[in-house]
Amino acid sequence: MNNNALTVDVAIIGAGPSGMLLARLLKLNGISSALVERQSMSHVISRIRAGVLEQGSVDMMKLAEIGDRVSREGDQHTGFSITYGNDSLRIDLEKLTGKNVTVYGQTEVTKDLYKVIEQDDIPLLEETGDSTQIELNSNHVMVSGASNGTPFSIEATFVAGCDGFHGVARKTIPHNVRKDFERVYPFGWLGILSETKPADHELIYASDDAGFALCSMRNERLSRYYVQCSTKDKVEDWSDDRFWDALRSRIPHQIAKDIETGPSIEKSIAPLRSFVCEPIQYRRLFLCGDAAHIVPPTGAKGLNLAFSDVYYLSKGLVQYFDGDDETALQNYSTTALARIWKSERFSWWMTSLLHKFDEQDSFSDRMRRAEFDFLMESEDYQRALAINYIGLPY
Ligand code: RFL
Ligand code: PHB
Repeated sequence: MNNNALTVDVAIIGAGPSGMLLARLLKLNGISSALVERQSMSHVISRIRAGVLEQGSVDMMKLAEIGDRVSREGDQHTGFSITYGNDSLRIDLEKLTGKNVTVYGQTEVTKDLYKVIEQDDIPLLEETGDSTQIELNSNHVMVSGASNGTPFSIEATFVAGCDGFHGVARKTIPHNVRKDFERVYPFGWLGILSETKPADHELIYASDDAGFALCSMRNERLSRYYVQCSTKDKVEDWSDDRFWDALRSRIPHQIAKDIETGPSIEKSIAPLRSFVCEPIQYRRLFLCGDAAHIVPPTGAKGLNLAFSDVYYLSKGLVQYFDGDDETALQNYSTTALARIWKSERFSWWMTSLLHKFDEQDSFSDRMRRAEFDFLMESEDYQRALAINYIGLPY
């Protein structure tokens, strides 16, 4: 057989977390797939992104039989803090919901997935650049392109678009069928990784009249910090000293005075955006993860939402290939979108609560402060936040 002309059940565009998780779950259910990835896998694995996993995402990793390392090395967090100036409120996730979250980097999730994709011998066509083309036919799909310069083609029953926000899959849905909903925020996040002791043993989401900052971590000697920055800023505008000064000025003095600083080992800027495409299914194409929607990272929902999409889609595909029952697959878009919109709402709300939107708008500053004060006083409001943060059921 010519290795460059494959026939599989499902062609998967994008070998990020959602693409690889889908491929693995399908494999465990006897459904064949092939992955197509724009970049090299070493690039995919080294990307530093999400840090917080909902229990549902950890359960999905267990379902994919890659749960050992996250159970062993993932750090269970029973709460986090929200601060405004020097005032601090601990959101006690465990007390409010009986559940917690796991701090485990997306880099580690991707490594765990890639290991089993290699073991499973799932065909992976990497370094395809912008060559991927998708052809949707009435009874099959064709995906073609060039991997490392060598042409390939994949014939499949379905195609899963797991190729992120800038991918090709969503663009296959014609404009007259697709409706995009979008909000672009007037700021970004500048993130750094530093080999320093984390500011605290739990995450701190800090708001201040000057803007937002987040203290997170990967382990006890690796910290991840973010500060709100202008969309016009470039990484070169932010020396390490400027970064640490901004961070210290936005977090409570008690934490700032003892914070360990050091050289950044990674520094990047991410714009903030809310985005949903409807529907997320068209003919034999199904979108998953960032290809279908984007949330601002404030609620720690992006990767988790990608995993819940994969849950719904893998269930639909397993039902289809097991017994030719198409119901769950036909309902995929409606079922997944119901949860997506609730996560969009929460991420938008957390972003509005914690960021400075407009230098001139002192009314908004007071609104944020009033939200924070109300949150301090109302356990019901805290519970609403906690229920969303630990992840809505699916
Ligand atoms: P990805 O990870 O973007 O992977 C898509 C893959 O598709 C490839 N691709 C193509 N392949 C073939 N042909 C093409 N034409 C292609 N075009 C693109 C890409 O190279 C890539 O490998 O999407 P996926 O799998 O849906 O995963 C989504 C998550 O990566 C994302 O939602 C999270 O990182 C968001 N996120 C967070 N999510 C959380 O749940 N918790 C967090 O704490 C959290 N923090 C974050 C975040 C995202 C951040 N940034 C950088 C926006 C923090 C930040 C700063
Ligand atoms: C992270 O550790 O990278 C992180 C944590 C929580 C967020 C976003 C990012 O809300």
